[in-house]
Amino acid sequence: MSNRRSFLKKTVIGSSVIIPSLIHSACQSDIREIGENYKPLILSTWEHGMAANDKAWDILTKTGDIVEAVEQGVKVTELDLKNLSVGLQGLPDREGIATLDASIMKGDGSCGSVAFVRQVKHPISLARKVMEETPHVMLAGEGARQFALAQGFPMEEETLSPRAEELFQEWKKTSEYKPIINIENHDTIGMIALGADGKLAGSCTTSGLAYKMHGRVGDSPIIGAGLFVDDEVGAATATGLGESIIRICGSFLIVELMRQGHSPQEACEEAVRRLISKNKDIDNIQAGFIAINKDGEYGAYAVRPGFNFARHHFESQELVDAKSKF
Ligand code: SD4
Repeated sequence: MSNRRSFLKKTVIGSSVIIPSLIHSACQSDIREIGENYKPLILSTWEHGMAANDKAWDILTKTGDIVEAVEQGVKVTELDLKNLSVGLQGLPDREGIATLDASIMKGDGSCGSVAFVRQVKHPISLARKVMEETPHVMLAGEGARQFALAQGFPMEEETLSPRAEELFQEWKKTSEYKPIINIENHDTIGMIALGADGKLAGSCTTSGLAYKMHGRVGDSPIIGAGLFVDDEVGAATATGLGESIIRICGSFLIVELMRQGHSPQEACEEAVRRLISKNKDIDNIQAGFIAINKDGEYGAYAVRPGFNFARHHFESQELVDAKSKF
């Protein structure tokens, strides 16, 4: 009992943000000793993951509905006007059109995704509809848009956000494609969550690389590349140059490495090593991974510095800098 008290004290003092109601419920039933792993646990890529995690955490802890949590969580980012890599306000392709990719997956193998979809404000919700309402896993392009219409999704005007329009006009002066590491091209949100019941789910949504070729699809909607979840093992998601991640089936690779006994951190590091070995022009590539195993251990690793992720558990909500290879 005294151990538990001292842990609670450390929790209160050591946390960046405290949620009183959660501490209260922790007092009643759910205290973990120092060193024990965390359930529930939510990780999301980049700083915008903080707000997304807040939403997901609220849903997960109130309802226990992990799929709803990972969907609603990343919807916050899809609406964030400051984010130029997620949602319709994101930077467009070379033709000046915003096209979106998204995926969602449960630990029982259910999954859905949409790729190269236009005019849909919440591609993550469309991906969920693919998972729940169709016999398919992935819908792309006009077919995905038609499915959205049939499901009653409103169609948005195809006008760029003022900031995206400004940057696009600037880019058109040279029309040179040079990815800028950690800046405009790398802000996808990938979220992975572990519920108190040990079930896992994940979501990933992006407008993809800025000024990509029309029709280009990245890793985010590809199950196994941008996202993979297995209740028997854990979950992983990716951000960064999608082509480099697809080449190594990054998220699937991490889950399989964890299945073989590696910790989430070791698995993320091995995936980055593999990515570096399979991609030329590594000087111009950034990619990062986050992973959780079913015991509530987690890890993160990137090719180069600058990648961070948001971590929520019952004791605190933090933005954490990931380690990197270079
Ligand atoms: C893509 N992986 O389409 C995405 C981009 C990204 O953070 O992650 N940005 O390649």
